[in-house]
Amino acid sequence: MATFVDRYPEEASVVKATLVVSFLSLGIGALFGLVQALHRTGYLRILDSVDYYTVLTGHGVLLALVFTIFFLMGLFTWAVVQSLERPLPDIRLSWAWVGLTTTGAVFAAVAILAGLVPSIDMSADVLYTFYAPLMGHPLFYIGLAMFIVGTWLAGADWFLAYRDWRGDNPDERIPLQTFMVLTTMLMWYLATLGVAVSTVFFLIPWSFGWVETVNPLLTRTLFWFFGHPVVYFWLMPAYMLWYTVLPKLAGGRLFSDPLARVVFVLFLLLSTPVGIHHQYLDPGIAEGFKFIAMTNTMFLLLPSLLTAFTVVASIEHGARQRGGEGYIKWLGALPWRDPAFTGMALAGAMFAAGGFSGMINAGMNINYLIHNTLWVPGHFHLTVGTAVALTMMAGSYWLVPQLTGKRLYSRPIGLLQVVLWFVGMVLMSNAMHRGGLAGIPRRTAEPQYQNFEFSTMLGSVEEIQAGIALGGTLLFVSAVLFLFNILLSSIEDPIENPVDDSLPAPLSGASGSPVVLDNLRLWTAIAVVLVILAYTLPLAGIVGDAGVWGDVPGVPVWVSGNLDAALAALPEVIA
Ligand code: HEM
Ligand SMILES: [Cu+2]
Repeated sequence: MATFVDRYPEEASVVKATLVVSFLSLGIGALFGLVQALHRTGYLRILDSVDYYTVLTGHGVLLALVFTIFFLMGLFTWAVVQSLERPLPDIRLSWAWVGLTTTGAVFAAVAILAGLVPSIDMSADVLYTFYAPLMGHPLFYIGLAMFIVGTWLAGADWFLAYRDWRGDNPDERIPLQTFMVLTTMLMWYLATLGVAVSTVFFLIPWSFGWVETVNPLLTRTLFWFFGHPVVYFWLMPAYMLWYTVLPKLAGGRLFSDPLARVVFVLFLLLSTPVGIHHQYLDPGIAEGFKFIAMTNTMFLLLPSLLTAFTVVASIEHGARQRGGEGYIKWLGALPWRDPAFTGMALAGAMFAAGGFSGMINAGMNINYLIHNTLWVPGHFHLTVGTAVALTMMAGSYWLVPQLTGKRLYSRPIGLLQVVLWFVGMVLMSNAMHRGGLAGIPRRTAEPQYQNFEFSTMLGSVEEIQAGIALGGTLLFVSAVLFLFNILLSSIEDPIENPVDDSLPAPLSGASGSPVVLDNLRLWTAIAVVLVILAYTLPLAGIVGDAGVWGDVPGVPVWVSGNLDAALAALPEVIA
């Protein structure tokens, strides 16, 4: 049987193009991660502390936005085409969104990286949470806007493919992978409204100087309107791989298709009306709204726990098919030598730990303990930095051969790579969590603890620093191994069957489940109502307090041309 690239050569090229951008970003982002880890722990300082924010912005944007979302666009294209069993409706549309998102990402990256070159009067050291009053170069926001519109077009491409399929199959259930893509994109359309309004109406005109002032709390709130659901945009590709590919790699079948649909519907409903949980410490939003956001957030545990149950049950089923027995002993029957399986399984285990630290973040009162400390990057390197990133890398070992028709260069190196990532992240993330509990801040180049006693609950500051530096180094080595393995795979000779790409049917299929699950209009309508309920009053309050355009002039970060303006603005911003 021919593999994906033989059946859909043009679509395979689209997917490969998005993966190239994704993996390039991973390489640069991982290098920046290493630089930060060594810099802020004092082990190796190759740049000025002044440039730390350039690197930190590059790391956050390239990894959290570019690496993950380009991978998503490739994976979703593959998923739609192979689950609908038909090519995309118009390949020119596909290349249009590849072009638009890539150009946008390049613009944003250029604006950031120019911050490292003193002779270029451009910078965007505004961090990946790019809200006011920090003001980046307009090119950065223009790039972001193009990137977002590009993702909208990608979604349109997948919806059009679905519409064509529906025309030919009026009575069938939506194939599971396509269902996952469509619900995720509906959530994304809703969520990106916030960031699109913020970027197009406020940040772009303001960075060009067409409007003088901005309302920082408004841009923060619009950012977090998008900033929480974006974490599910990162996570849903990982979920798709855990639900539809991991059971197969384990030697079994997905436990329940309807349960998977319920989970994706719940994420569509609940992802967006919770963003205010990132703003527990923002003045200007009433405590009651924060409390509602917290309650909604706790409901989100439900789909995550459903996932843990379904995925573990599917894996156990696979192990028993392979002869595994006992309560725990079946674990030994799993294909631990397969880097795709092991990487995804380790990523899932890390996600459980990330879920626990996430509950601390979500609690309104204990959040005050860890807010803006190293605990927070400790948390999200478990979730997006491992559950998502490691699943994407591991999934690539299975996916890329289908796109190239070439076998994976080395399975042992792949296995070493995923284990190294796991070990590196255990070290780095554990140290970050403990550092945060001790009050060590995040986003600081110079958190220095020499020459005075600083007591931590567990371990010492030196040991925490060492954990971050060593863990970060292992992670970087792991990323390099991954990229080399994929690169060397791409110059292998094509072979007949590079990988077993069949996906077995679920144990419990969609046919017996309620048809209402596939009613995307209904779920979208409920999601919109929930967002209106959660956001109308807080936004009205924010606009009522300081107006739509606000009264803060902003702090340009591209210093040379704007130094005087920045200095002049500073007292006003602080006041
Ligand atoms: C080579 C692997 C990695 C290393 C060594 C690394 C290291 C670090 C360190 C030390 C920080 C904290 C900097 C500070 O607060 O001062 C950080 C922040 C961050 N990392 Fe990573 N990281 C890695 C991979 C990833 C991945 C795979 C992702 C996401 C997919 C990611 C996303 C982020 C984000 C979003 C931040 C926060 C940036 C900000 O505060 O604005 N990192 N990383
Ligand atoms: Cu959140």
